Amino acid sequence: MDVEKLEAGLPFGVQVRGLGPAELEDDATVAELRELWIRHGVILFREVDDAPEFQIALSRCFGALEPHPVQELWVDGYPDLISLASRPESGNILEIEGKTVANWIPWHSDLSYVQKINRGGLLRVTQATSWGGETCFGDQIDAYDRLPQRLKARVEGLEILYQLKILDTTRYARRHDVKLLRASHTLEALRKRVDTDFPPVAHPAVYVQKETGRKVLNVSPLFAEGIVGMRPEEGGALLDELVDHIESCPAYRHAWGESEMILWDNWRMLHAVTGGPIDEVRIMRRTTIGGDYGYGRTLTYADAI
Ligand SMILES: O=C(O)CCC(=O)C(=O)O
Ligand SMILES: [Fe+2]
Repeated sequence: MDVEKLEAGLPFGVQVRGLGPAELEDDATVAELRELWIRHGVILFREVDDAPEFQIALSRCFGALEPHPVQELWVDGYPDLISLASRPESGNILEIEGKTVANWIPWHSDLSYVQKINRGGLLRVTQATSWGGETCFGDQIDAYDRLPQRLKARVEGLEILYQLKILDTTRYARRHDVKLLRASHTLEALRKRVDTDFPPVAHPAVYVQKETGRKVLNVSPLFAEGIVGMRPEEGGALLDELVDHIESCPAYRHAWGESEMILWDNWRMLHAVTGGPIDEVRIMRRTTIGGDYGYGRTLTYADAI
């Protein structure tokens, strides 16, 4: 196994080559991979076997897999995989600051809108587009370290309120001039359930990574609607400052090639997807590595901001 930095100058991420099914049987290799994942936040695996079986076996090295709560994404025959597909006839079409694109997803960590946030994900492409559709990663340990002292003091002990919403009705979309021109079939199916099946939740704005003692700025911009216990204007203004800060931090952009998979620590890293062509198909497949960091709590719809 050959390990290198993901990109010169970035405070996170490694890339690994030379990993096949046989290496996954070796306990020392698996222990080293887990250590790299926690220490560096993201692992880009290059030159790997493209089979779904390998994606699932590699994912299992990092923990038990769990079914994704959004059933609309499940892959037939592979309960451990979800499919994130965008097609000309059925994907999201968005207007972002005046430009029409498909695929775009803003900075988020997965499942911040439920109480139990999954530990990680392992993602690969099965069909890429001719431009755009890059998956980006940002580090919330680095983001915490870069916070001005004034904001570090302000966020300590606060909780962020999250709620699953259809993209264009989120606080994030309203603030960033995002219009949903057409919602995907998946989003349309989800629209019927957002007011009954996904009450708001609270997560601490800062928590400590257990394995290393480093502080994580636990703010996921996409579904963050406010600060628990603060008036909407005050909480919203603080959230905006935090999101602006996050968006100014160093990030990695990955243009997808063949035989690659990316693993991230979802309790630490944010990810995002850049917009792409509306007339091309893009398909990604991901596993959900389970777990519970233990700091989330479920609120009621009456607590919504
Ligand atoms: O489509 C992508 O590149 C990533 C999508 C995403 O947010 C995820 O897999 O959790
Ligand atoms: Fe995601």
